[in-house]
Amino acid sequence: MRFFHVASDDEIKKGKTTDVYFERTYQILKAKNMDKVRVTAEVTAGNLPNGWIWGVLCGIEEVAKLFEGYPVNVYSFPEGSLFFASNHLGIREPVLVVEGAYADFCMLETPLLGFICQASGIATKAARIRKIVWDKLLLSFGTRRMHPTISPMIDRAAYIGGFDAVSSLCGAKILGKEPVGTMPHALIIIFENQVEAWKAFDEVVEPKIPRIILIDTFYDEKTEALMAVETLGKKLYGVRLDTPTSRRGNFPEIIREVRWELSLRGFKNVKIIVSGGIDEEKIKQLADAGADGFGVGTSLSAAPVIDFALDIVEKEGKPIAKRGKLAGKKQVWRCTQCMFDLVQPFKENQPKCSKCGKPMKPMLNPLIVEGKIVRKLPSPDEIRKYVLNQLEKINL
Ligand code: PCP
Repeated sequence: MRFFHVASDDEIKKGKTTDVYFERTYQILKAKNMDKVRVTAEVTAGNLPNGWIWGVLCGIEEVAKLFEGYPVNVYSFPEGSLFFASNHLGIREPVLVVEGAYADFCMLETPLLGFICQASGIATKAARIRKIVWDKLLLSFGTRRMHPTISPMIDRAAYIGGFDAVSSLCGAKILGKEPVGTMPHALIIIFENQVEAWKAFDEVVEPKIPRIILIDTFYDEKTEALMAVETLGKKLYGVRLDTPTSRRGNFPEIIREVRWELSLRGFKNVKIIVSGGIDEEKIKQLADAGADGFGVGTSLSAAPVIDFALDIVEKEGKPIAKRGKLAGKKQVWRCTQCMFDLVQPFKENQPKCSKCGKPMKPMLNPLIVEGKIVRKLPSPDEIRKYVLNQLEKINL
C-alpha cells in the first residue's frame, strides 16, 4: 500500500518511473528482434539556467546504484566535477556515457536524468553562493520547500556544492553529520516571551549546540539582540534575523545596526545569521553589512534543474546522431590547472593544454563495467573538497 505519492527504490530500479514511450520502444525492439542492438549514448546539458557558465555534476552515486546489475558500461565525470554545457569551441561536453544493448537500459533514461538534473541544479546553486560569500557560514534550510522524500538528496547536494551544514535530520544522517538549526518563531510564540523561550532553550538543549538566538519575533532586531546578550551573555554564539519582508526595508542597514550595537558592548564574537528569501543577488551586500552566516532555503532546494539529455551517438560502433547532436563516442580532456576542456573523438590521443602545455586529464572514466560498480564512490566530504578546489580556480 503506497502511503505517500512516491516511487519506491524497487520501482525506480526497475524503471517503473520511466516515460511510457520508452516502454513501448522496448516492446517494439523486442518484437522486431532488435533488442540486442548495441549503442553508445551520451548525456550532455542544454544551455545552463540563468546564463550560468558552469555547473556541478551531482547524483552520480545514485546513478551507479541505478545501473548496478544491468548489462551495460557507464563512464562518467567524477561526482562534484564542474562541467560546461559546451567548451570554448562550442562543443557540448558529455558528462556521462552509457554503452550496451539499447533495450537493456532504455527504461532507465528517465530516472537517470532525474537523478542528475535536480541534484546538479542544487549543487550548482550551492557552489555559486559559496563562490559569492567564500568565507561565510552557509546552512541548508530548504527541505521544507520540497517533497520530504527528497530531503536527503537536497541536503547532500547542498553540502557537496559547498554548504557547511544542513538542517534536516535524515539529510544530516546520510552525510554522517550533526544537523544544524537555531529555533523557530513558534517556540517563542508558545512562551509568549522571548527571554523565557531563550532561557528554556539554553536549559534544555545540550551544551554542544551553539546558542543561536532568533531576534525578530516581537520587537525590533536591535532591541532583541541586546536582550539576548543580557540573557545569555558569553554563552551567546549568534543571533538569527529572519525579519519578515514587511519589516525588511533596508535589511543591510538593520544588520549593520545589530552588528554595531553588539560590538559596542563587547560582543564582537557574536555571529549574525540571516535567513528568509536569501539568494545570490542580495547575499553579498548582506555579508558586507556584517552578516556572518546564512540559512538558505527556497533558492537552494528549488534551484533550477540542469537540462541534461541522453542521446545515442553510435550504433553498433558506427557514428550516428539526431540533428543538433554530434555523432561518435567522445572523451572530454581537462587541464585541471587551467580548468580548460577539449572534447575529442574517444580514440584520439591524450592532448596537452594549449594554455600551460600540461598533459590533459580524461574526465569520462569507467563507473560501471558489465553491471558492476568499478569506481570507489567518494564520501560527501571528499566530493565537497573536490568541488571547493575547483571553485578556487574558476570565476562565477
Ligand atoms: C523560515 C525558516 C527557514 C527559512 C525561513 C528559509 O523562516 O527559518 O529556514 O527561508 P527561504 O525558503 O525563504 O530561504 P520561518 O518561515 O519564519 O520559519 P521559522 O519560524 O520556523 O524559522
